[in-house]
Amino acid sequence: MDSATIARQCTLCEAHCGILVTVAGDRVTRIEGNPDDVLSKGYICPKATAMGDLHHDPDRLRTPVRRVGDQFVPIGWDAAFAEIGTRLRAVRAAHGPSAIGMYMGNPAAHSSSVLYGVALRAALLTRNFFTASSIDQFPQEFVAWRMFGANVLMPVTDIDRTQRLVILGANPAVSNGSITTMPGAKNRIRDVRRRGGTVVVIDPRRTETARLADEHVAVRPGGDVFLLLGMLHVLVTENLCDQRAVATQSAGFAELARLVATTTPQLMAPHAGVDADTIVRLAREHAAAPSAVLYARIGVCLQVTGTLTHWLVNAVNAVTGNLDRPGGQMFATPPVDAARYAKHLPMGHGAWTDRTGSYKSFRSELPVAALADDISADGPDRIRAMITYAGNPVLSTPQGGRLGDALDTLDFYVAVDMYVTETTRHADIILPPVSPLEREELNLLFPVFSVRNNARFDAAVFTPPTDGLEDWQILARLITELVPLPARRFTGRAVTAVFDRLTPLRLTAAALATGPYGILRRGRKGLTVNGIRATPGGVDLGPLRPRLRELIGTGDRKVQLAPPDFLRAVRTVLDESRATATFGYDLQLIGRRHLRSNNSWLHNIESMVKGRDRCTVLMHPDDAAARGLADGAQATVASAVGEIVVPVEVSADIRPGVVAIPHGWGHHDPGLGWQVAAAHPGANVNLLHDPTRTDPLSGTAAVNSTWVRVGPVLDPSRPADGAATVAAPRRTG
Ligand SMILES: Nc1nc2c(c(=O)[nH]1)N[C@H]1C(S)=C(S)[C@@H](COP(=O)(O)OP(=O)(O)OC[C@H]3O[C@@H](n4cnc5c(=O)[nH]c(N)nc54)[C@H](O)[C@@H]3O)O[C@H]1N2
Ligand SMILES: Nc1nc2c(c(=O)[nH]1)N[C@H]1C(S)=C(S)[C@@H](COP(=O)(O)OP(=O)(O)OC[C@H]3O[C@@H](n4cnc5c(=O)[nH]c(N)nc54)[C@H](O)[C@@H]3O)O[C@H]1N2
Ligand code: SF4
Ligand SMILES: [Mo]
Repeated sequence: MDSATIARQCTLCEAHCGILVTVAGDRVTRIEGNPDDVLSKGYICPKATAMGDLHHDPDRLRTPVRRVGDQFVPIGWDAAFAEIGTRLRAVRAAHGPSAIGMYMGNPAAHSSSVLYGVALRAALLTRNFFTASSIDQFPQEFVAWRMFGANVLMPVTDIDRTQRLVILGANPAVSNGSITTMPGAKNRIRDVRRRGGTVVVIDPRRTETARLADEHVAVRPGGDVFLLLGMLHVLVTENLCDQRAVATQSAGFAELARLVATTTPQLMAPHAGVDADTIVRLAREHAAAPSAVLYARIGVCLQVTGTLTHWLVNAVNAVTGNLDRPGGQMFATPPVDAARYAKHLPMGHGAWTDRTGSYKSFRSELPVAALADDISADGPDRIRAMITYAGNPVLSTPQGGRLGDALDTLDFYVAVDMYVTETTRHADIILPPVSPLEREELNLLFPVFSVRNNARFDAAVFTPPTDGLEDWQILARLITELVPLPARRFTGRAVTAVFDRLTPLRLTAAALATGPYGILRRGRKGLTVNGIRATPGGVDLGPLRPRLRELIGTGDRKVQLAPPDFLRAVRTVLDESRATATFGYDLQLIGRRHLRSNNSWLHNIESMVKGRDRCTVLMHPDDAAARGLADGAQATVASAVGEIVVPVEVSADIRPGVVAIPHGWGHHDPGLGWQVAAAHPGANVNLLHDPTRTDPLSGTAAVNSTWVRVGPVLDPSRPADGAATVAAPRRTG
């Protein structure tokens, strides 16, 4: 049998590690790290092999399917698009454009088809657009917009050159970095120490990353905002700020200084759960290091203080002179310079709200916290049809257990996904794209957040099946179906003809030509798609370079250290911090990611789920003993809004008073296409999180620090997810 090895990337997470895929005939026989990859240098994690397993997974849909009663039956592409067009146009004609809602999930960002997701969103003209960003990096985008003038200007941590790396609420040793693309993060962290630098991890759990660090600070969940206010107090009152950097780069220092004048480490310590001496020392050491950077991510994003914490993170970096300089926070110079243009895009903050008026639009979308209610609450303006693309919000977002049922009440629901999941099982039609190994492309998004400038090509390993469509082709067909009726036949065909020529790769080629390394600027030496394709490990475009002045989009072209609404909001947090009533719930619940898991959708791969149960509640030995719970015992975890049953995992690595449960589990819905996952169901932690608990500034779901209580299972006959996920009667038709 013919054997060949193809270089591309693993597209499962943001690290996009370079892989070498060896195939024999139509089988993947080996996946290994590509030592020539300019960013990952041979590193891969255990998930990389899942790229092959996903391709061969018998449960992966290979043709569109349509619901008939309780079953999904294959249907041809043309028939599927015709029915979708008729049904969606009918909903829109009767109830207006916002009656069609759309949810776009995380894997969308991992292929260039995402451009077509955005185009479909635009064609829908709906106000009811949601993405996983509002249970992810929204606070960081919100802060980037307010401090730097564009949501895309989320600074990258220059990990490869820093002398002091302080990580809050991120676990890159497992996640390999996010909004700072750093494949092989473990090696990069070790390198900081090898060159004489220091690594500190601030996290309620002594994580895999904390084990690599010089120091671990076990902050209280949600305590970071107080810790940072205490650090800023020290920086300001001890004159440790870099006044030259502040004067040239920033505005609002005086207001910030006034705010932190009273936030002494002594006052902040109990709220942070960190002693005052440590807060003082963290501030002094940050200022004293030749370069230093605070890097923060999901642990502090998914908090009611998500926006405020990221603001203060950037503020500490800026006032110590570590913004826009090597070893600090920097901005990449990617082949397509999104940040240069992003400052001209309106963010539409508050241009509309959800139906209850609780959530403001941001970046032309609504927080996903509003989704279930926007479908199910009565009224003329409710969502009546849905499109989901590469997302599993039933598991991945807190919806009070109501989203599955809500999807069943829709007039019509079409999903673009290759699996029958907890979400897509409610669809009328599911449209599966070809497997990732069957597509070729050049990812333009992650170089915007990479620790080194680079351009890398994803070669197709297999030729796509003749009747297979990529996501972008599916999305383009959906767009053509939505063209208004009278002109539809002609326009539809014309639009299709246009799209057939506008492949993502062609769009990429054009964008590349006009970018910083493109032929329009560099002539024959410029980067082209073909040039990058011919370099299997990718093209290294050098270290990050200072470019704040060129990119900043604020009115006065200064970094805004003290946006007035942030000042107001932080004062409210300070006022409310004295209230401690928890109504009988005595433990704070945080999240946890595992190296062999990726959000909700790798649990159908045997090698990713074998071995010990991963969906456990991690708790401190003292907390377990106090509740009579032994390691491995089943426990009930209850919050004010839900209850689940999971095994206990006892570990001294977690701060007393805190428990951690991973998300993405709970695969016991009937009718799932996931045979392997159904044998390792776990429980859905998002049933414990109150959907209305959000960051008031960005609307992001605040799932880290929910109050819960944990105890023995009193009624072993109850399903692990409580009553909430028991199947609702399904519509037919
Ligand atoms: N409690 C809690 N909840 C969380 C988090 C947390 O830390 N704690 N983290 C949040 C974060 S950071 C994120 S990003 C979200 C993720 O939330 P989602 O994006 O909603 O969920 P995923 O689990 O990533 O589901 C991805 C879906 O896309 C499908 N898919 C995979 N690849 C492709 C493809 O190429 N094309 C198409 N069309 N479909 C594809 C999969 O089959 C799967 O159904 O979860 C969030 N939820
Ligand atoms: N293996 C694996 N890798 C992944 C993913 C995955 O599911 N599995 N998901 C990918 C995605 S979509 C994303 S967005 C990234 C996320 O990347 P990371 O943000 O690095 O991922 P997490 O492991 O959720 O890290 C959050 C950390 O915050 C801590 N934490 C919780 N609450 C608090 C708090 O109040 N304060 C502080 N200081 N810390 C707190 C948690 O203990 C945890 O260690 O990972 C990506 N990579
Ligand atoms: S870290 Fe693992 S899952 Fe993420 S891109 Fe690299 S190999 Fe793939
Ligand atoms: Mo994410």
